[in-house]
Order: sequence, then structure tokens, then C-alpha cells
Amino acid sequence: MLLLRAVLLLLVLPTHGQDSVTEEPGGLLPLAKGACTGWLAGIPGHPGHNGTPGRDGRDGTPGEKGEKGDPGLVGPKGDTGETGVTGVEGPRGFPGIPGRKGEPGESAYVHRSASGIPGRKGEPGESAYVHRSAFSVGLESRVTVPNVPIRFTKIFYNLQSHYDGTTGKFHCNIPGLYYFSYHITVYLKDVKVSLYKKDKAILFTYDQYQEKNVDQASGSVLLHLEVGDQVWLQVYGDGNSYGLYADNVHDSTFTGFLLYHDTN
Ligand SMILES: [Ca+2]
Repeated sequence: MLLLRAVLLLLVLPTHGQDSVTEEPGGLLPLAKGACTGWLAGIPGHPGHNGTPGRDGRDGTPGEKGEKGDPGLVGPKGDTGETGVTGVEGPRGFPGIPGRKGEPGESAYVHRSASGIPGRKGEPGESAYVHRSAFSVGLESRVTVPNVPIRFTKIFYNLQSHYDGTTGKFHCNIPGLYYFSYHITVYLKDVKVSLYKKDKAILFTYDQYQEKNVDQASGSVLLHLEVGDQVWLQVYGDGNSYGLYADNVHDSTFTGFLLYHDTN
């Protein structure tokens, strides 16, 4: 019904409204001057449909800054960083407190340890002296007599007097293992020298002398000795090789000491 009325109105308006100037929505249509006089006004039409929505307006001006929000949650732990540069070495520490004094030793070799940091030496027991035996002696002049024990009369050490400077022989007072060595200056003649033990040559050293030179001859050995054994140096061979030499500035030496004493 409404649609029908709308169609009728559209058919009527072009023929009777061409001269009209204005419309009054919702009101009566005015009559044209001089036309259709005496006609009754029609029934007012219904309101039209809503128009299409207008375009969006422009953006408003920014509002004032809001209040600061609450802190967020703690994030996960990060990866381990790279190792830093090694620092400078620190200063040297203070010396430690000295150790306690040692117990008295039973024998000499207890105190003979040479390695490591030495502790304080203990009081020597009585037997320590009993097991000490060492000597170091030298020639005072060149050897002139062959085939007899060589007498070293320059005494560097002979505290126990186990070496006899009048005979040139070492006398064993403590059974055990001994170390002997000799360093001979060779001059004017060859040297053939032996280390003797109980009338038997144990060690042989031979050096040929070269004219206008000073040579050296040396030897060393470990020997086990019993009480009463004697050890000395002596020229061997034809008796003509006794070029052992010594003066104020050339030494020839003979040394021996107890390394271990027998324990049984
Ligand atoms: Ca030589």
C-alpha cells in the first residue's frame, strides 16, 4: 500500500509541480498559481528514507598523555657472556711460620737429604759422629817417586783422621759404601795412576802428556769397604809415568767419603 502511494505521487508530481519552487517536507504541497483552482489538497506523504551515511570526520587533536603504566614482568635470563681478560698477578705473600725443630737423628746420613726445602736440623745423636767418614786432600808438589802410595799432604778436610797423610792411605773405620775420586794435573810426564784397595789396583787412568801443555787425568768409583780396608793412589806400569803435578796454581786432589754405612 505504501509502495503504491509512492508510485502515484511520482506520477503526479512532474505534471503539477514543475512550477513549484520549494518543497516543505512533511507539509502540504502548495498549489500552483492559477491552476487547478478549487482542487482539494492531497493526503500528505510519508517521510522519506534515511539518506546514506556521511563521510568520516577528520581526526581529532591528540589527547593529554596518560599516567605511567605498571612495570612489566621480568624477562628470561640472558646467555653467559665471554670470559674477560686475565688480571695482573698479585703480590708475593708473606713467608710462612717456620716448622718445628726436628727430632735428634740416629746416624749421619739422616741429615744428608739434599732435595726439597730443608727443615731445621735436629740435634745430632751420639752415633751420628760414629758414622761419619770423609776426607779431601791434595798434592803439595809433583810426584817424584813411582810405585809407592802417593802422599797427598795438602789437607782440605780430614776431621775424622781416617786418611793418613804420612802414608797416603785411607783407612776404613766404618763398613759401608764409599765414594772416591781424584783429579790430577799432568805435566812433564805421562800419568798412569791406579786407585788401590787392599794391595790391588781397582781403577786405572792413563793420560799421555803433550809437550808444552798441561793435561788432566781423573777417575771416580764406588767401593764397599770393611773395617781395616785401605785405599790409596799409586803410579802403575813401568814406573816412568809419574807426571802427577802440583804447585801454587795447579792442584791434584784425592777425595773420599762414606755414602752409606752397613746397617747389619
Ligand atoms: Ca793428554
